[in-house]
Formats: sequence, structure tokens, C-alpha cells
Amino acid sequence: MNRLILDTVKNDEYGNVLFLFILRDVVSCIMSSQIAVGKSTLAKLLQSACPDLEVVAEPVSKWQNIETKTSKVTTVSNLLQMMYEDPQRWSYTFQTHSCMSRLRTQLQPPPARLLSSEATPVQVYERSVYSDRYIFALNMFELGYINSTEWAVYQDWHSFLVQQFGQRVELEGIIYLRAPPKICMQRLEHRGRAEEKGVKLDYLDKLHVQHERWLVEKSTEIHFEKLKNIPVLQLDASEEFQSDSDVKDFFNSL
Ligand code: D5M
Ligand code: MG
Repeated sequence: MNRLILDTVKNDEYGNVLFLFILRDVVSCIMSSQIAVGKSTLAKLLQSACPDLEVVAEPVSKWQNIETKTSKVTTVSNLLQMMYEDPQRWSYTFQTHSCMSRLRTQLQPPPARLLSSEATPVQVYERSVYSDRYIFALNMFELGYINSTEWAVYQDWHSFLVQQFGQRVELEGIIYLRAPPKICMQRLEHRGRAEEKGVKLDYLDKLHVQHERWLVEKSTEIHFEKLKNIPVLQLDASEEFQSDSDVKDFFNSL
């Protein structure tokens, strides 16, 4: 992926200075995994161990704080909570919002500090527009939370947007953090995110099956050519992460 980036940097002597960076070969990866598997733990490890790497967090707080403005009052709604409390009503809405927020995140240029690095810069995203579609949205459709009309509409605009943005949302690799759903359930209970209180093991089992179909068995129907042959690094996440060496080797191989 080649990116052209215009940036302004504040300079004491000359005021704002316009820089033109041509950034070649940014390696974009995603971490895809079950809920509460430990993405953020691995992300912190990677971030502190690799200066040429940027981890881009999932925009969860955006989903929890949607501002609704009327002429007199501003209210905040928590779409993550609404989706878990009433999936039949809110799943489709949630998928539109999560996909738009991930798209915005994936379209952001890398930070300036990555541009000055000698090595190939790497951006690692916590999930992507592809995990949205091939894990969560598909699962909601199979559970009947998204009906067949909503599913057809979703797939239509998802394919259109991904194709329109082309290389800007392409990935070079996927890191699959794999752990038994029971272990993820324990971690989910331990972290105690209020919206996830009602999540059952059965739901995590289903998400696990979706990951296995997409990333291991490769039986999920994929609609984007590059994604079909993308390298997948599988990491055993049943133990808490201690080291990042496997991941570094994977980046070097891309
Ligand atoms: O936590 C992220 C939370 O967000 C978790 O409750 C799953 C949920 N999530 C993320 N993306 C989606 C989509 N596309 N649909 C439904 N729910 C979603 P984490 O522990 O980081 O996985
Ligand atoms: Mg997380």
C-alpha cells in the first residue's frame, strides 16, 4: 500500500510548516478474535516492544456514546448496550455504525512518528470491516437478529464501500488470537464490562465457530479477492500473552 500524506507540523521559527510525505509499504494487519480474548493485552505488548508499529484500538467508546441532539437537549445513547439488550431491534443499526466507525479508523493516515522510521511501518487494527461482516453480522443473520432483507442491504453497501475504498482498506495479514470460548467467558466476566453482563457462553461458542470457518477451515464465502488468500497467523491465546516474538516474525514475513 502506498500512501500520500499531507501534514502540517508546528514549528517555532516558521509557524505551521507543510510537509509532504510519501509513505511506501505500510503493512496493515488486523487482530481478529473472540470477545475478551486478550487483544488489548497483546496490543500493549506489541506497542511497547516495536517502535515501528501502531496499534489502532477498536472504537468501542463511540458505540457507547451516541449523541442525539434536538433543539433543546442533547442525550447520549449506548448502542452497544441497546444491541445486547434487544438484538432483534438493534443489531442492524449496530452493524451500520460499527462498520462506519471502523471504516473511518482504517482510512486515517498513520501517525507522523511512523513515517520517520527506518523499518517498514506496521499498523495493527483491533478488528476491521471484514471481522464485522464475516464474524458478527453473519452471526446475527444466522441467529435471526438481522432479517434477510437487512442482510441483503448490509452486504450490498458493505461490498460497495470496500470496493470503492479499494487499497486504502486492504490488509496484508490477519492475526487470529485463538482460545476456547470457556476461557474467553472467564475473561469477559473478570473484566466486567457492564454492557456484556447478559452475554452467554452459547453466544461466544457461535462467534468461535465463525472464526474457525473464516480463518481456519476457510469455508466462509468471501467477496474480496485479496482477502481470500491473505496470510493468517494463528496464536494460541489460552494462556495470557507474555511475549510478542511470533508476531514480529510474522510481520517480517509479509
Ligand atoms: O470487545 C468489543 C465488544 O464489542 C464486544 O462486546 C464485542 C463487540 N463487538 C465488536 N464488533 C462488533 C460487531 N460488529 N457486532 C457486534 N458486536 C461487536 P473485545 O473484547 O475487544 O472484543
Ligand atoms: Mg477490546
